[in-house]
Amino acid sequence: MKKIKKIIIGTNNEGKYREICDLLPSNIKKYSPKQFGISSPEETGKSFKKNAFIKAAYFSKKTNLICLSDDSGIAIDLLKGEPGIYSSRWSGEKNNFNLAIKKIYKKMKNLKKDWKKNNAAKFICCMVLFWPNGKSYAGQGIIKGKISNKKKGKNGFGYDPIFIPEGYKETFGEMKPKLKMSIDHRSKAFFKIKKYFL
Ligand code: ITT
Repeated sequence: MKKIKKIIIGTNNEGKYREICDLLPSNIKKYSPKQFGISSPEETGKSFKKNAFIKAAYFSKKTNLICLSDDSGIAIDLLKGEPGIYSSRWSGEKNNFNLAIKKIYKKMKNLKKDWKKNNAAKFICCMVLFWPNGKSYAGQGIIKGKISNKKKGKNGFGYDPIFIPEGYKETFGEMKPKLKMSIDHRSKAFFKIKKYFL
């Protein structure tokens, strides 16, 4: 199999971009949509896989490069899997995650008095590789955990300050980035596609 030597990382989310860069081998040439001045396409799919595919195909076609894209989100059991594929949209036009996190706590509290005991959640990530010739390959990763009683930690991005992974006591926001990246949904998705790089 021909190993990939250069790639566009099809995301306009800086937190994700950073983490995907760190997962990829250092000797691969990495491009961002920003460098080409391309904004993200509308995510019209109903699944992580479909939306990751939409993004990967879009950026690959625009640049004629192989694209690796990521569609991800947090799914909360008590909220029947919400916000799920709408995780980004819950933060509004300005990507305000204080707002999105407030919305989560408000919904959980409204649904159950003892929401703190019904706090199971998971992060899901689907990565899609798309080649300019139309070939594609997908891999998904999930990490189970729970919603913290309150927001904690300044590391990471998005919902990291409220997610405690199974087997740990601290939130992703409190964890050292290296540790988060060695156990999270993104690294598990990457594991399934890494044969194209390593
Ligand atoms: P692109 O579409 O350009 O990649 P986006 O932010 O819109 O950027 P998604 O549609 O995949 O990306 O939305 C994923 C959302 O889930 C996003 O708002 C993230 O903040 C959140 N999320 C995903 N992975 C996360 C992680 O590891 N830690 C914290 N939040 C995460």
